Amino acid sequence: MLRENDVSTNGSGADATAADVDFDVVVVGAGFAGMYLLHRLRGLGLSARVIEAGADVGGTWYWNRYPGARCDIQSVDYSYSFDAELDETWQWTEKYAPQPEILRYAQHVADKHDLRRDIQFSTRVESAVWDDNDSRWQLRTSDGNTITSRFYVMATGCLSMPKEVDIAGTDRFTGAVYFTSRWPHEGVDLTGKRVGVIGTGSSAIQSIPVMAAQAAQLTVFQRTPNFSMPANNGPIPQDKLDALAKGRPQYREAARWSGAGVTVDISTTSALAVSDEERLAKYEDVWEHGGIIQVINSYMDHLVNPAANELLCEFVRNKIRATVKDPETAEALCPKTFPIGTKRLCVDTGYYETFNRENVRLVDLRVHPISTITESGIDLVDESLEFDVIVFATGFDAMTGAIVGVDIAGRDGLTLKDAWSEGPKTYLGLMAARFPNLFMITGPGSPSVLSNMMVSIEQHVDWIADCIDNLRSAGLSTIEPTQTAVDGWVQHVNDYADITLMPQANSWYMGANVPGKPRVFLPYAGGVDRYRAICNEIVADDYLGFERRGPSTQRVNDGIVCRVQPDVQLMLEAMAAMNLPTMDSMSASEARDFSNAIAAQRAPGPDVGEIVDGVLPGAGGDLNYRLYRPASPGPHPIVAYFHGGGWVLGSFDSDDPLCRDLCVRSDAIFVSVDYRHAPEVRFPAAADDAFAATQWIADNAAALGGIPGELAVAGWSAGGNLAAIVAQLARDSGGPRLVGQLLLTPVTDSDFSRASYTENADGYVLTTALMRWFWDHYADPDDRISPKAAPIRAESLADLPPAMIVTCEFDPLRDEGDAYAEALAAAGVPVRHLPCHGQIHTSIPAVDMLLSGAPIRAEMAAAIRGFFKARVPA
Ligand code: NA7
Repeated sequence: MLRENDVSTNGSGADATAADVDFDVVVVGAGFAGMYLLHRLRGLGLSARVIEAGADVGGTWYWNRYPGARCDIQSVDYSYSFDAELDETWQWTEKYAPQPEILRYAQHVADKHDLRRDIQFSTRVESAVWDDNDSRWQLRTSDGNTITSRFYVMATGCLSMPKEVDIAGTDRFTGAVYFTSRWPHEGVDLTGKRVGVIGTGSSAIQSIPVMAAQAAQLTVFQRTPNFSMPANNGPIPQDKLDALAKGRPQYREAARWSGAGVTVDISTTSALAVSDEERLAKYEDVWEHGGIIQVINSYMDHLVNPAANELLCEFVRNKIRATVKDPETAEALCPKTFPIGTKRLCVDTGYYETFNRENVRLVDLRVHPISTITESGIDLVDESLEFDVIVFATGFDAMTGAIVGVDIAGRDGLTLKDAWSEGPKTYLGLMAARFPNLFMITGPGSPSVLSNMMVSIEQHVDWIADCIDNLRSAGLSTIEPTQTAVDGWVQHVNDYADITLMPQANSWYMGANVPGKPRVFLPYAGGVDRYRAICNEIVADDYLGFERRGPSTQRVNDGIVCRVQPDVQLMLEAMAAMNLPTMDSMSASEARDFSNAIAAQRAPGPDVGEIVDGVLPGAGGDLNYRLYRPASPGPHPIVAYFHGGGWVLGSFDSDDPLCRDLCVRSDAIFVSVDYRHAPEVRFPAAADDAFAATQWIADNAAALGGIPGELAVAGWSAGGNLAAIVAQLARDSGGPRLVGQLLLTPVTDSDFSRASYTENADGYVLTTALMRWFWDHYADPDDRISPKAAPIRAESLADLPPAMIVTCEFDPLRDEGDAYAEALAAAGVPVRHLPCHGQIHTSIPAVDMLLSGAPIRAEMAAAIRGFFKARVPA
């Protein structure tokens, strides 16, 4: 359906007729990625051929020439850094250069480095098949030739495959049709024309003001309004010039090690932590003087906290309302269905002002959907509109479209399309398992579109060129990632996306704009700096996660590079930087002071309906408790809760955020009990207190606002140990009747020989040494084998209440938690076991601090509801 208006420019490229030739490397695409790669490969003395569908270099800037097209990253940043001379001598005329100037820049680079002689223009690669016998790729091109190469690189760009039009009747229209992504090279004169534009993404937002100035009438068909900020275009800003004057190489190096590939101030303050005046002043400043990266980073939590995000959303909406005179149009232009930044923030010149023009009309497709395109225009469900021209600004099959657009078959004929049928599966966005020697530049799973593309392109090109060079020096001929490495990376990419608001938008980042495309977050949200460090670490670790082969060698370095949850990793790094003392080197009272001081810095947790502190009778005297009541009308079921802290530390204060969180999520009363601590009072005092408290809660359920008989137990760590023991004591003592037990990373045994004690001995907050310290304070060796200390050692586990057991991958207690879940199940107890990948012992209770724990707490709360749902009368 696309009508390409491709004309030949100055592309006097490689001999397009050369048949059956062989190269070290074939590269698809002569955009910025393919051009720099060619330069690097030549520098290594490798033979290389670039195949390019367009008639000249430039990639996206060759094709996307719609009126008003510009980059949305400042041009001094959106440019190559590899050639210092080029960097010093090329002068950008504006802050955001227009497309013709960026294309001229690409052509200048091609001239300067004489690139075109190795680029075959106006040619497509139609299929690529891996030949296992020869260890080479066999490529068929649109000119009917076959080319072979040792390495094959897709430098096809993230936004290069236009999305198929999915509107009924598109072929019927007899007027002129244009796509922003394939705008005619000779330009289009819209003077006096009635123009309809479909789409309000970045391309539309840039082109609409220019088209409106020319057309007789312009109608904008908007399905989803987007957030856009003014380019404030003009000369290169003084702060950029000052930064560059201080030293261009340093400036470039800082960008390479920044989060988005552009050096900006990154706030460490929450948008919710400042006054309205301060926040507004900051927003105005970045709006006026910054760009999209500065706006999103003006506070640290815009992309992770919905409340913080909403503050910025409303600021932008107010800008729209202040600009667009017609209130109804203004409101229709205000995005309200996704958090700001979860679709790429647009940059415009006069977009919103355009809607104040007499000749411009906005059609809100959410209110007036298109029923069909007709011979003469567009029919809405309630109106027929006539046009001379329809412009589709409907976007791209982003990040994967161009890659799977070529028929690529790897080992055993596996096609990339099939391998990616549930979403792209890559290692680092660079390679895929079973596709040896196939590289992607800025592929899915790399920072790519979430970064300054030029920085990401250069990093990928350098990594690939160095890798090929490395293989050559080692006498190896193939490289491919292992399946384990790919699965681990896909998980890590998802883990990062999941701690942001990004997956909440129906964006092309999620593949949501293309009907039928799997919904998977495509780019890597961990940042350019972190990603670069990971890529370097993999090389330093002898290509961790890769299998390399040579004529007589096979080197498999299987493994996963990032296994800990990203937010947990950030916390561990911050803690390591603080060089904190270890608690097992302290006395019990010093350790209590230390852990209280740390607890004082955490987030408070959500509000609950009511909190009541009280006293209840324990086994050896009164115990403090804290009751959390949900805001909903009672009575509620009750959970007797026991805090963590190795029987030595903690109180109802230490687990306060977790109890609030679980109370809100489960709509149950939580009674958090302060049992007696060791070493002052040793085993079995804590267990006896926990049981006595549970009996008292059961007896006083109605007075506490609970439903008599609807009682469960829960606990974290040593508290999980107590909850499990209470469940056994209640069974053996004939009551109270418990409907469930929730055990979060519980201590179930006193046996240090399980693998998790060795694997996670150090580095994940709860260490093996600290566990020994806790046991030494709590119980004598003879007592530790009692089921009242080690519940897994009970004679029978039958007839215990249904359980949910949560275990964490990087926790010394992992294996004994797993073992308890297995043992309960074997005894016929209904068990839901939730092993949490990438989590550590202390991460799930870190409410509002570690976002990756939230879904786990949601599951815990669902289990609590489940305990009661089975029993609460309707
Ligand atoms: P985008 O950002 O994907 O925008 C495409 C627009 O087209 C968007 O507003 C879509 O609405 C709209 N669209 C797509 N299909 C339809 C149909 N069938 N009916 C109505 N509207 C439709 O692509 P761009 O080219 O503007 O920008 C791509 C990137 O290039 C940009 O992010 C920058 O990084 C540079 P929807 O939002 O899907 O409701």
